[in-house]
Amino acid sequence: MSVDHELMLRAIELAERGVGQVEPNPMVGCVVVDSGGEIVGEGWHERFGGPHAEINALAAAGARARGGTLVGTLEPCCHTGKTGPCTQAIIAAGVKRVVVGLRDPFPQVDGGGIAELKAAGIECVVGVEAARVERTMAPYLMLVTQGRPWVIAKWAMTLDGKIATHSGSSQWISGPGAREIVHQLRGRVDASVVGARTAKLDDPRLTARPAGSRVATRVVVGDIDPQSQLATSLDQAPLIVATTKLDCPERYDRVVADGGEVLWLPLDQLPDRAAQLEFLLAELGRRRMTNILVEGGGRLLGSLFDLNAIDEVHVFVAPKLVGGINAVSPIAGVGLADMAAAWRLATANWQNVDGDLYMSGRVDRSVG
Ligand code: AOF
Ligand code: ZN
Repeated sequence: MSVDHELMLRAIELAERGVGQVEPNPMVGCVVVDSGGEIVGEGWHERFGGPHAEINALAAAGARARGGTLVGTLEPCCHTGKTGPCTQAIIAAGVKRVVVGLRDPFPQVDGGGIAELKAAGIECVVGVEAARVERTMAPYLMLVTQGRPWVIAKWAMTLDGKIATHSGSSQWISGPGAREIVHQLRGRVDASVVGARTAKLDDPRLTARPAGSRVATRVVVGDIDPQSQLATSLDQAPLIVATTKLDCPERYDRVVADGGEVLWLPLDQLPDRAAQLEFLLAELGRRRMTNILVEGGGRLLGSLFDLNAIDEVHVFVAPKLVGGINAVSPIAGVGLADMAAAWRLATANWQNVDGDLYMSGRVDRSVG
């Protein structure tokens, strides 16, 4: 492996320290080496609104950056956002060579950073370890290029593939270790989403306990009971009720007075559930939500599946059997006709968590 590749892997490692802290910005890492190849500075984007990775790495390197190489996971920015342009700092530091993982599709950058560095006589190499960098930035890339958040689906099921019994009983399928992992996920995403049926049957709070690095907004797709735990815990986290039902909106007066939001999905312009969910995802994207965790039920996940809008899954399989043709599965919807077209996990991680099988990974929709 070349030195550039090794340094890029280190930059990726640094980038990942920003998880949950930097969104809706990308996680970015950076390493500066001097002309002799010695690492003289490391940095990463630590929190939203804070200095970019390059600025931190250059600050650590000081005068030793002169004549050296800067290796960064993302194309350095050339715009003035919350901080000044990284390109100018790189040029001012006297860096001779820049190695970039991925070009930044952000409209104000989009190749402009690399062009500016080249114009200043700096040698640029783009695309080193691009696939791995892309993985660390997938949620950011989804938001910037598709305008919707990265959708993480989570469910716990029995060995016979049920997320509840035929009567709707679902507590608890998995053990305490699994629930701990779910709370960690809730603590780093921008929204935790459930369908109306799940909200009714499970009466969840959807808060992260203990709290994580960000407070996820709870989103219910469909109507909720104003007496439910979700509607009566607005002091703990924001709530959006995304509903098409315009009848008796006053039943939400109390929820709205407590700070909850009712998001009316315009039913007359949106013919079906797929269109409603697309509208909702686009709206969450407009609010710069980068990651959302969808916790069921089967209908909501089924609709998202049919929309090609499940990007990552976290699944717990408990060694239990409940049977029942009317007991729901994690993903309903129409589904696929051809087994050869089944979605696979690109990288499946397997773990034993308190006797439950925990499998997680990103969905690769391009392979059968
Ligand atoms: C970099 N290095 O470490 C990051 C970059 O609002 P701002 O100023 O933080 O700018 C956000 C945009 O800057 C973001 O959308 C992306 O294009 C870029 N992020 N760029 O050179 C970094 N985090
Ligand atoms: Zn920057």
